[in-house]
Order: sequence, then C-alpha cells, then structure tokens
Amino acid sequence: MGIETGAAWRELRTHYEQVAELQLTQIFADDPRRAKEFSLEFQGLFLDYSKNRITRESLDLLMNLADEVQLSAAIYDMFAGKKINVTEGRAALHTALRAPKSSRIESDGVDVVPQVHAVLDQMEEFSQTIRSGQWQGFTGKPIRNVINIGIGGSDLGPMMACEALRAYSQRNLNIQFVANVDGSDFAEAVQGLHADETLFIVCSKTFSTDETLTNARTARSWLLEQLVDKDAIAKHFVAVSTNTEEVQAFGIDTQNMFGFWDWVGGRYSLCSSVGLAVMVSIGATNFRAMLGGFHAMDEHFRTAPLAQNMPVLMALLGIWYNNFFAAETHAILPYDNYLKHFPAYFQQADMESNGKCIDKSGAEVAVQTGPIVWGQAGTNGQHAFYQLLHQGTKLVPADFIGFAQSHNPTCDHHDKLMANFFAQTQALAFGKSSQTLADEGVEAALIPHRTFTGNRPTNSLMAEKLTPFVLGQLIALYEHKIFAQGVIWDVFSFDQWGVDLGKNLAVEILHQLQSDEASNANIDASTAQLMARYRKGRGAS
Ligand code: G6Q
Repeated sequence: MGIETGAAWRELRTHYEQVAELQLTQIFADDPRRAKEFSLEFQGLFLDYSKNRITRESLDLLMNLADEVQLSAAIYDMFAGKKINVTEGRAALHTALRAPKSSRIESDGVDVVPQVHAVLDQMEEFSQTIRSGQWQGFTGKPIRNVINIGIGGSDLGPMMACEALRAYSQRNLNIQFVANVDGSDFAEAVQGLHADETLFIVCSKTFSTDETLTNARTARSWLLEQLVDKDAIAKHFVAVSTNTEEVQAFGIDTQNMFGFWDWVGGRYSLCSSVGLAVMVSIGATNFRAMLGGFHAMDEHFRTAPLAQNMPVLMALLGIWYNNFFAAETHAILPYDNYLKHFPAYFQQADMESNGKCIDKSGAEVAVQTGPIVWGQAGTNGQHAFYQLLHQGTKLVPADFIGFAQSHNPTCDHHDKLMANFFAQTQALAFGKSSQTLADEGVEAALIPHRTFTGNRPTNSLMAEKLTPFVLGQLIALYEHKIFAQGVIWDVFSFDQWGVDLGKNLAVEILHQLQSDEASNANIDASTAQLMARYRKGRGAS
C-alpha cells in the first residue's frame, strides 16, 4: 500500500482539482499579506515561497502528508545514526561531520564525534603546511598546484565549494579537479604545470573506482617522468579514503591519508576529508565556518516545527508540483557566478538519491519520485533556456538564489544582476496578459506570441552575502529537502544501485576491446556493431 492510498494524498488530490486553476495574479491581489506570510527566515537565510501555486489549505494538507509518513520520526532516526541506508546496511550520518566537538553521536555504539574532529584537525595541520609553503615538494619547492582526482561524490562537492568560495581562496594556489576517465581531462589539467610544484589529492572513498585509479596512475607516471625518483610520490600524493590497504598499495604514505567512514555517502561527503581541497583553498577557519552553516541548518531541520522548517517546506512544495501538477523537472537558478556548479552538485545529490522506482518494501512505486534537476547560474540562462520557462508547455518550478552583496562590487553590475533575479520571478509568476498587450497597441497577430501566461512557480532564497556559513546553510537545506522527499516517496535515498549495471558491463566490454579476438559473447547486435566500428576506427582490427 503506497502513499497514494493514504488519506493525506487523497485529500491533496481533491484539493489539487480545486486550486489547479488559481492564478498567482489573483491570489496576490486577494491577499496583501501573502508575501509576508509565505516567507521564512533562518539565521540570515530568507525563503520567500509566496510565488507558489498554493493556498494556506494546500500547505496544511501537505503538512498532513508529512505527518502521515511520520517525517519527524524519520528525521530523528537519521540524526540518531539508525541504519536507514538499509540496502547497504549503513547509517547516513553526514550530519555528524559538522557536529560540534561537544556533541555525542553514536554509530554501532561508538561515539563518532572525536574521530570526526581528529580528522578535521589533521586536515587543518596539512592544509596549513601547504598554504604557508612549508610543505616542500621533492625538489624543495613549495606547492603551487593542487589537483583533486576523484569522481562523483569525490569530485562534485569539493569542486562546487571551491568555486563557490573562491573569493575566500588563497590566490597563489591553483586548485584543479580531474574526474573524467577521458584522458583529455587530465591532460588539460596539467598543461604547463611543473610536477615539482604539484600535489595530487587522490580522493576515493573505496579507492577502487576505475576512473579515479586510472587518472591517479596517469598522474603518477606524469610525475615520475619529470621527477624520476619513486620517493617523490610521498611528497606529491596524498589520499582521502576509507581504504588504507589500497592507498598503501598505490604507494601513498598512509601518514598522508585522510580517513572517513562508511556511514558517509559519497554525495553527502563534502564535510568529511573529501573537502580537503576546499580547506587547502580557503583555510581551516573558513572551512569550519562552512561547517557551522551546515550544522545550523541541521539543527533547524532537526528541531523546527514542520510548518516552519525550511527543508520540509521546500520538500513539500516539490512534491506538490512533481506529484500533483506532473512537473517533471526542477530548476536551480543561482544568481551568483560563484555558484555555477551548485545546480550540477544537486543534480547528483537529488537524482542519485531519489531517482528510484522501487519502494522500501521492494514493490514498484505507484507515484512519481525524484524530479530531473538542472540549472545554471543567472543571467546566462535568460539568453538561453528561459524562453521555455516563460512560454513552454512544461511547468518548471524553479529556485532562484541571490545575495544582497557581491564579492566584486563593480559599478552597477550587482544591481543589474539582482534586478534580473527579481524581474524573472515576477514575470514567471504574473506574466503579461493579452489585454495589456492590446492596450499597448501590439499588433493583433503578434499578441498570442507575446503573451506570458504567468502562474509559473518559484522559490526565492536570499542571504546577505555568499559566505562560507551561508554556503553550508544552503547545501544542508537541499540535502535535507532531498531526504524529506525520499521519506514521503518511501524510497531508500542513500543507495545508488542504478549506477552498477553500466559500470559492470563496461568491465566486460573493455576486456573484449583489449583482447585480440572480438568474441562478442553476451554482446547485442547493436553494441557489437558499434564496437566493431570503434576497433576499426582506432586501427586495431
Ligand atoms: C555518491 C556515489 C558516487 C561516488 C563515486 C566515487 O554518492 O556513491 O558518486 O561518490 O562513485 O566513489 P569513490 O569515492 O569510492 O571513488
């Protein structure tokens, strides 16, 4: 029996029929207090959700849904370290990574907080030696280039946060990321770099990910081509992993290994040693300030009543569009260039967590689950895909994220940027009617093409400035939104079995591509034809 059979869902469905045609123009005109009442502030982070197609009753019914699935108990279980990642037999305790030293959080009867802080201290010491130039490469030179080699959760988080907090970075350090097994990624990253000034962070929870190990081996060869002596490896490679044995086998000194734990999922691991590149870039004080922002939002999520709980509200609004308005996608549109990787980061976090069609009992779900998440930093998107947002046939709920202050206040750039933010949410919500166009004297034949129906929902998130603290708040906000939605859809949000099949098939296909004889065993006709073409093209057949 899925969620769709419950009373709350059925009431929401009936309610949807009643309010689906409501126009934001009308409901704003009817209620002058709406903007104020449908807004929420938490420690400087402001959410205006008034431009959503909801009434107070919609919210009450959505809250009933949260109660019906016992969301509060699920939140409690996650924070308490219960093994909610059932299919992998693990807890999902990323919140422990940003808990203050004084807290006590147990996993398997062990308080994990001291371990977390010991690793943070180790990271601090290490990043300080790099930042100060104390860490010397094999030829005695300080490190100028830091290259994180990792993929998925071991890449997107630190890459996103390094860019988001670039204004706080130590500018004489060049931090780069190599993820793709495509050799071009590595080749371009090291263009023009000197090995004796370059440090690689091999970032892999399992230390068995093929892309990462392939890139790491290439990095080792590149380094040894220049520095020749194998002893150089210890000065130019460090590892972030849970797998000591494999780190050792690779030749990395385990003194220079930063651990984490199996209760941290890859896509939720930014606050662990996976964030090492971020700490090197912005320093320990800023990194800890970011953890403070995460923790503040964790506490808000854990303790605030559901109706005033920012992640819960955003989760329920997402459910409202995904499941009742049949919206297929959700856009994240940050009006801050430093957040340019933020949509891609949450594309992984959301789609890998809630892109599931099987519920916790093992049955097929009867309702739509995770949306397609996408987006881009404004205002570039306005000159590209916003046409569809304004006039397309699809409903695309969107989050706009903006700041009152810029890190680079140049002339009136920031006013212009934010004017666009405000204008877009206004245009999406209220549109422009054919009557107005007619009154303006627009040629009749053009009126349908120039009409904006409006009624396109957005959330607006604003803070004073994109600081490390605010970034932490924002990331935790979305993490918990995703969790709350997973609870409602009754899917396991912390596994990712869907990435396995392709990965395993690639192993077999690679074997065939690299053997002299093409056996084509277990290969379908289409794939065999493509492989044959590839073999011929690369000159191997
Ligand atoms: C994230 C996933 C996945 C993972 C990568 C890298 O939640 O688990 O994106 O982070 O596959 O894995 P390793 O860190 O083990 O190399």
